[in-house]
Amino acid sequence: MARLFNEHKKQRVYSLDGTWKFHIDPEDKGEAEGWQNGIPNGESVSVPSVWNTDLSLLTYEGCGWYEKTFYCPDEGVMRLTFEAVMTQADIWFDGVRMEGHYGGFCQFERLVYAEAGEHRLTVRADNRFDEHSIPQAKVDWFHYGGITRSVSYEMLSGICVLGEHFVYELSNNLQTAEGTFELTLYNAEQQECSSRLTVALGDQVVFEEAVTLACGEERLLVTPRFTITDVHLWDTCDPYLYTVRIESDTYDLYDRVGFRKIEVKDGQILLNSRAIELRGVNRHEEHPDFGFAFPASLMKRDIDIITEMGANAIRGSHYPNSRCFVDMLDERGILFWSEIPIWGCGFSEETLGDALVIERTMAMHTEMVKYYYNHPSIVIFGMHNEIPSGTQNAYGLSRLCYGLLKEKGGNRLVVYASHTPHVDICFEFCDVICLNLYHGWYGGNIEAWQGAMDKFRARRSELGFDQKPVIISEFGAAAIYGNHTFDCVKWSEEYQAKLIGHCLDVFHSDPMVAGCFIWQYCDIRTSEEMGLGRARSFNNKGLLSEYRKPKAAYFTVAEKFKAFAKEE
Ligand code: ADA
Repeated sequence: MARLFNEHKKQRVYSLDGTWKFHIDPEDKGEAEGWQNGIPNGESVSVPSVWNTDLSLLTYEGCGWYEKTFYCPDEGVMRLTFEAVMTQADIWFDGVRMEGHYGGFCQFERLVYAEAGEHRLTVRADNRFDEHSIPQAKVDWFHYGGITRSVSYEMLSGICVLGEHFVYELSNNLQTAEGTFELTLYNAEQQECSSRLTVALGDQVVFEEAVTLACGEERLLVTPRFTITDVHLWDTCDPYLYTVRIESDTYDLYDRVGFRKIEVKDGQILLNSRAIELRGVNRHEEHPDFGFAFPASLMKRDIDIITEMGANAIRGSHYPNSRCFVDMLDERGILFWSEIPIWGCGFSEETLGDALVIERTMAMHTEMVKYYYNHPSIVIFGMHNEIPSGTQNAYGLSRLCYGLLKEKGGNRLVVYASHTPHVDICFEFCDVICLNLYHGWYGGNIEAWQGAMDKFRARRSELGFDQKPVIISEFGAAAIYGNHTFDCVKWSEEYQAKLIGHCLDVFHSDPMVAGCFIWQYCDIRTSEEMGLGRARSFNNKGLLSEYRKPKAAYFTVAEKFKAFAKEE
């Protein structure tokens, strides 16, 4: 399900989704007992999925072994693609261990030489937490486990393209662009290999040359800069996409890119030189019946519901979303904030200074850039959420993340979400100040909002950041679906609608605020053990229930967002 379009024409991709053998391994004894050579008495499960949809494994945390046997028609280098495995993946091919992968929400690939014939792929998915985990165990979403996104393979031959970024810069009038392609080439032959390599952007061939790679060589090739005239911009009202074709004698790769410019100027966010207000929601890619193995049909439905509400932006809280979902946003002209799962209070100052945590943070950002670079809809990269940003370790980590994402992340705003704005010492490492504030829910009252905004305005000035716009990246209130009251008390749909409606008016009329993301799109499952005391064991701050039934607040937001959009 990786993409919304065919990435290849002549190259065949074999899906490994479907039935796999599965066995839990609570004592983590599988490897010692040789399960990589065959899982004993495994049951049949469907991949992708989360094991928690099985009633007997509802709250299981530990190792789960998956095994798939399949027939490979050709001999050669096989490229296995795993779109997401929660959280540590250990992999064996015909019983031989391959390099593992850490991090539950990003794609990774592995190369292996395979004979034609029957093969066994074994994956041990481990969703346990320890002091080096990202996220930490204390997190406001459910601890799902399993192979949550698709698995596939392709057989490589000749000169192949393992990855590609389109790097461009638009002229000031946005009518022309200078660009290059950064291609990761690989020679899958057992000897030196030459091929003609063609790169086309839309109808224009922008590179054509013979390349020669040694046996097994992987090489980064940066094409000479070229110019695109009469650029058709990608925008929210006209999300125009160019097709990319990269082709060697034996391999082809297709992608889609868009030209757009996002920047901060005079305290505003500009998209294609036009001031834009972000009208957004926070959305988890989660559903109680599917967990994180979220079906594409529901992705489309979520986007329909969100756009019907007049929103133009989504924050993928709190981890990289499926690429298929981001493809849909590219097509629909919706602005997206993508981040990694460094979430909140689980990260103490000490944890933020842990060498392995820092290494994993940087690896997750590097992967996010690698796989999501070309998506025009991603206008924001998020570094972390609600860490103790008044501490030196948070400062050090923010500096590292900001440096990496600004250098490698393309034309994007780099931000983080702060919940301690008055002691935060990291604001120099963001293009836009993003605040998670819950006045009227966790403390204070609805009327406190205006004062809170004025207080932060003064602090922003004191720090000398008047030119940095502010986004309210989270705000909201819980409402139990169907709970109506005359007196508008907390937990009722009326209270939630009133609070969010009030906030939207306050933000919209405040020149400091460039947008907001309501917490949250729909109710999500969380876990009692995390000690957050959530009613029903759900985070109930959704504008819709977990089954996507609208609460009163959904209609309040729709009315306001649509009215704001008309003013543009
Ligand atoms: C935080 C956090 C969200 C959610 C929210 C809440 O701001 O970033 O993930 O937990 O609080 O509902 O309290």
